[in-house]
Amino acid sequence: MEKQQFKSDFLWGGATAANQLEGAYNRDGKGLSVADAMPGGKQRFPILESETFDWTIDDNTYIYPNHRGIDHYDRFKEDIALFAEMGFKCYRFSIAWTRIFPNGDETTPNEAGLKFYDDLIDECLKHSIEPVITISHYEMPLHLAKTYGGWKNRQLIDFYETFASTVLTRFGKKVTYWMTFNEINSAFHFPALSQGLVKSNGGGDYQNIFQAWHNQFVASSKAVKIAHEVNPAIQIGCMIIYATTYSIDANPTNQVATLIQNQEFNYFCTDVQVRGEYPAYTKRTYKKYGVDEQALEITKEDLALLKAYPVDYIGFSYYMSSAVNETMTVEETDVVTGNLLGGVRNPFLEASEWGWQIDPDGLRIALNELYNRYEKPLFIVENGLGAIDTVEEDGQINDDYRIDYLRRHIESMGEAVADGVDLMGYTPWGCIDLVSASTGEMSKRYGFVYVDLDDEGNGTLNRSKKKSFDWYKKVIATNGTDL
Ligand code: BGP
Repeated sequence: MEKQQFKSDFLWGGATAANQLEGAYNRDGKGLSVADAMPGGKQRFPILESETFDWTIDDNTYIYPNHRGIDHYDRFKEDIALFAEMGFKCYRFSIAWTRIFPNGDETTPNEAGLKFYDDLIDECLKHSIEPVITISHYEMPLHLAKTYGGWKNRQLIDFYETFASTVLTRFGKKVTYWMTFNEINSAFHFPALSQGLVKSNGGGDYQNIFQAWHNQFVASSKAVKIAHEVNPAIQIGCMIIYATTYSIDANPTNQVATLIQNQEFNYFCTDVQVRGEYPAYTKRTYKKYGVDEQALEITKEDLALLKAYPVDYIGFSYYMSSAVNETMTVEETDVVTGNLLGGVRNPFLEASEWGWQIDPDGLRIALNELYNRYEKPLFIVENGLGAIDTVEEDGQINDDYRIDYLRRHIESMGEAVADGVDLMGYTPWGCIDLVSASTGEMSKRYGFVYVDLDDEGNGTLNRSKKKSFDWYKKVIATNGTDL
């Protein structure tokens, strides 16, 4: 590998999301969010995707892991101190919309919620850790999903604007790095988390998904405008899931299918949010998914706003790559699961226990593709290996598999930087164990810090350092040269 120094101000850190670790779901005036209505366990996605799911919380039937998270709400000082010990330069977290606006349609914010984030931010700054804030990470007030029908309703733009303006005004002088929506493109396959859309309120219909996206794009541009007015030094990005996508073979039919999948999944949202306009292939995509363009509510003013306020950088998550196979029958195809995406099995890759295909070279490709397409700074704001960790009798957690995964991905990042890519930073996902987004389980762990809590909610919640803790500390201390 060609040795390449990461920038001297490279943002090494870790990433989390409010609903997956804070807990305290109904404390200090917080309202219910869609994440609070998601039961835990492997049935989480099937339940959310069923025709009948309507966000009703049935406390007698399911465990709701997000209600407790890992109790970060009460233990954030201890957690930030551990991040500081690893030498984090930054910490990516999100703000729970429902702590600030419990129902989402209020006009006056909940001061107790704002105070929590003031304290969290100040704790980071005390340790010289730069906060990186996702304004909305896979949650929204439940009331907005149930009463307004989620993001397909244009009124959401105003509610989000009020929320974004409130937090940007309050924290924008001390927080430089922001993102508007987590993995905005995930709605293509799974609109429940990011758009508040399930089958019972229209999530099965692409007309709604594309309308919801448009509303989110407008809301995102409004946030960019506000951010720069509050503090011109703010850098505010979009955030997508990127899955490097290969054709299974050299058959041109599969190559074309790969091109289309890239457009639809990897690039549609960034094309709009970075370039400020809908891409050339939009009409054809609408047609393919039965979207009636005339029925979409897209105004001239919206389009002017998108053009005037594109994002400053591209944040993205990268866990795995995907392969496309159009020419084989379903029976012949070996389907794999993955980060809300799935695909066919790539014979050259190994997969995690959850079937996510591990592909460090794919990260170098992702970085080059994104950089060459947009020439905007890139920020890898999620990456990591979900795995079951074992606590040895002596209390050690030897997560060499995690170290190996991260090492190979950081090597790839180095290659991409040598290729000329402008890379701002790296925040591996779930730097402290937290609730899984796809399964609601605790046993799928990503952290450098172990949290004693099982899938049934048993455990002391004590924190302990895994082997990867010291390894990552060394990586940061040497700016990525000693892996
Ligand atoms: C991303 C989400 C995160 C996170 C991560 C890992 O898609 O942005 O919220 O959870 O994936 O996924 P999981 O928790 O399902 O393993």
